[in-house]
Amino acid sequence: MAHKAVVGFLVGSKSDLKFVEKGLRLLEEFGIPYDLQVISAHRTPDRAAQYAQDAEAAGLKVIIAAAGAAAHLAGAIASRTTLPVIGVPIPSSELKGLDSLLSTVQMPSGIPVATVAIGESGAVNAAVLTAEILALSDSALAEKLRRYRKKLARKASRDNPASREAGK
Ligand code: RP5
Repeated sequence: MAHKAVVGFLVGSKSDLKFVEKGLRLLEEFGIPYDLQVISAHRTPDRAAQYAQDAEAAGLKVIIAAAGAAAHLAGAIASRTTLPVIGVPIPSSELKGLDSLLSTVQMPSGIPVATVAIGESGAVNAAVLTAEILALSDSALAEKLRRYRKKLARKASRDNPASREAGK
């Protein structure tokens, strides 16, 4: 586990990395250290269990788990830790992520996975949600989140054709 990481960022396969790049970049922008691991609920179930069991003692505060197809990674991790687990459904299979969404979101009562959107937007939102959780006890991070929101609003305004015509 990387030194001082507060977020465990797990992907079920190396092939998922292209979907989570923007989320990783955003964590970096927020200055949130993360530990990136390829861990599969199906191919490396023992490693997945061990990672989840050790996570809290290792200093992690949030775990993001991104997986495709029968995407049990986030749920398998959540079953072995009380840290907040955010699930990102990856659109890697023929079903384009609907399979991953359903298998990530439909957790039985008592073991939650905070499931975000399918694919790249989901990975970005997982990073933002992580920052929001950590910002509860980190005012500098809360300020970074406010600036991030303002940046989004400025971009949306710039992209508005009506404001361009008016020379705003
Ligand atoms: C899942 O199976 C992974 O998360 C990935 O989205 C999908 C396919 O994995 P590969 O066959 O590309 O390694 O476990």
